[in-house]
Amino acid sequence: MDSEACQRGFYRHSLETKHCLKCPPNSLSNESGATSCSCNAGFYRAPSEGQNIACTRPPSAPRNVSFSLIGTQLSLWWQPPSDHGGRKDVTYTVFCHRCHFLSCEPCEAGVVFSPSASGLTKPAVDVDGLEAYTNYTFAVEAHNGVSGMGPAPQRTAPAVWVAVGHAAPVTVSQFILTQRDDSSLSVSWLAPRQRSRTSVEYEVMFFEKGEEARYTVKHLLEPNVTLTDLQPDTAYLLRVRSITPLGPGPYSPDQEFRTLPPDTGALSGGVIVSIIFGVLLFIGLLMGLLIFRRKQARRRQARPDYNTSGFDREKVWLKPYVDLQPYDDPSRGVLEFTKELDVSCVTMENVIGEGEFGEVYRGSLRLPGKERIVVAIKTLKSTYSDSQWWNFLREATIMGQFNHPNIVRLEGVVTKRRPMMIITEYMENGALDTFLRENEEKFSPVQLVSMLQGIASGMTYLSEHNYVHRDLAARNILVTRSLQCKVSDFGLSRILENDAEGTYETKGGKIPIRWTAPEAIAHRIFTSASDVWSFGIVMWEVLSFGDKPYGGMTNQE
Ligand code: 30K
Repeated sequence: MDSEACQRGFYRHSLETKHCLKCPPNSLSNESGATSCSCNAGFYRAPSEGQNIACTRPPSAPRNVSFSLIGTQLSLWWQPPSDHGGRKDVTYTVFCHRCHFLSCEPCEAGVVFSPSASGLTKPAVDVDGLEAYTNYTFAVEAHNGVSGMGPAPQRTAPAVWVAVGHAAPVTVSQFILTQRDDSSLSVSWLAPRQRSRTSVEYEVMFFEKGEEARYTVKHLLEPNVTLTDLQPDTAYLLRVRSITPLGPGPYSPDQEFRTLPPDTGALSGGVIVSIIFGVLLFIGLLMGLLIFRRKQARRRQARPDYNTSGFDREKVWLKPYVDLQPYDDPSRGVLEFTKELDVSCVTMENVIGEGEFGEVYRGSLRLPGKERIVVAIKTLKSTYSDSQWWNFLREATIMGQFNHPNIVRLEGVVTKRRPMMIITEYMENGALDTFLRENEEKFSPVQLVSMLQGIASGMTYLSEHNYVHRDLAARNILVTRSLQCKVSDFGLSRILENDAEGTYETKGGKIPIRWTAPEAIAHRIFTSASDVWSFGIVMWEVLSFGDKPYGGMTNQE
């Protein structure tokens, strides 16, 4: 076979190949008679790529990393690199560091990226599990099939600095048994780094090992606890979570501690005398206390007082609501506080409005053995994103834990079929803002104030359960036939999306500016106090029959 040597820039695949082939892009053959073309400097072929494939190079760095932080959820997104290196297989890796002054260390396992921290095909990621009062930086790298063959990939500068304020409940770690005897255990744990000590409290749950159903909960202001009246020589399990103004964080893993065996040594005469003396002293004290309390009770009866005296400085502690965060699989968390309904019990009739994640329908619910009731059905549109799915389940979980006449009641959820549904009570007069606008001047001041009283009552209930609403506004209040007002719209991250009218608008994450307290706008410090500010705006909305707050001004002003 006559096979001429190929010229420069051409190659012959094998000696049997008759024709010379042009070197693929970004490659060159230097000597004549080449059977392959080597890649130009800075260009590579992936191991699986043959000689006929163009040489490519690693991508440049991603551009313009942006973020929004709402509650515990940080969303990061960026623009793809300007140079993909001639390939289509670009993926991204996100690097997270937590920083204290200028020293930074990689984030711990508690920081969760979804869908993941590496191998991302879309230029966005959600980050959860950030600790309060902590600074974080994030950087993004782009990779493709030839990354790793040349110099280290270009990473964006640590573009995003995020200071997580009150937003995220903190996690608790590193338990130390500080003292124990046959009936008590003293345990302390590491207080998370924080700016203000006063805004973190702790909840300890403990029980005898194997007796989880009989647990005790204690509420503490300091990162330590002494458990008393325990059984000797018995193992106890203890779990702790922190509570910030936003609500409780996830529970720590169970910590096991054992009380000492009882002291069985023979009692000496001296010890017996001391015990008798101690018992007599105790009886004396007890009698004194009884007499004192009876006198006090008599005094209280004579002068009834709203504040039960003696207890007025103590906070009434109600069970805080539980968020979805502690659950690895949110759809499992939902089922703890909601009822999964069979779709065959649910009938959807007509659309009554727009929810954050899809349409809201009027419909009916017929549970076996119960009367048919009219309900509202919030649906999750089929094109939902991960964060919409999360927030949808979150709203149901939160709503399912509340039971109050001024909070919209959850009837159940459908999560096993599509579309997913949240089924709640039907409110005949719809949202308060439109209802008032459509009925201008039709209600007396007494009726209006009674609506506000209902809202205040619902909000008091929420704050007693450590829930901060963050989006209290007349549009999120629903009205019954008898003009009773109920608070709705739980699960705050929803306010990021679907905001055509610019109600939720600020730099960074979106906030309902006109309804939000200054410290929440400026520093994202959302507390029950900032909910009270929003209540003030709602008072104004109601008494003006649904006017827009600061109507003549732009959001900027
Ligand atoms: O009956 C209803 N029960 C509900 C339960 C309704 C709405 C929600 N959630 C929405 C609350 C407002 N928020 C605004 C950002 C979106 C989620 C939960 C509910 C409605 C209703 C549906 C969608 C938007 C607002 C309200 C309802 N609309 C009605 C209109 C109505 N009920 C009854 C009559 C009516 O006539 C016009």
